[in-house]
Amino acid sequence: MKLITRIVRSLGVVFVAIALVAGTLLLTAAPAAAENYEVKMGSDAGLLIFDPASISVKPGDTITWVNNKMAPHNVIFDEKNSPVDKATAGKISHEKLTFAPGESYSTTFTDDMPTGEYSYYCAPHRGAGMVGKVVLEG
Ligand SMILES: [Cu+2]
Repeated sequence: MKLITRIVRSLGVVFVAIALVAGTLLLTAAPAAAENYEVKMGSDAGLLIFDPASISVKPGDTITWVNNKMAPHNVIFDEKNSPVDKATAGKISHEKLTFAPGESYSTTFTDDMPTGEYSYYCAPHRGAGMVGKVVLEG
């Protein structure tokens, strides 16, 4: 009887060990979580730029543009320099001007969107060179 109890107990330990190893493997095999990237509108030093000006993302990732300095700013995707038509460029753009520091808006790049370089600009400061780029990788 004691022997059986001992066997059952050690089997229990083995099952727990197997469950732990399997659980760890499952977690490791899970696809990478979607990332959220932040782009400052207006640099900390007060320059009329997007910081960083170029950013690479994967499908599912989100970019959040945060008003920083030298407002107002907005984010207009330029269909002439992007792999999408005007309608889609409009959908991922944020025309509304941000005035207050910390105001933000986000775009998620989905897996039904074509890969490539998406160019955008800030309408009030395009002439000053406030342009940015999103590289959507496959
Ligand atoms: Cu601007």
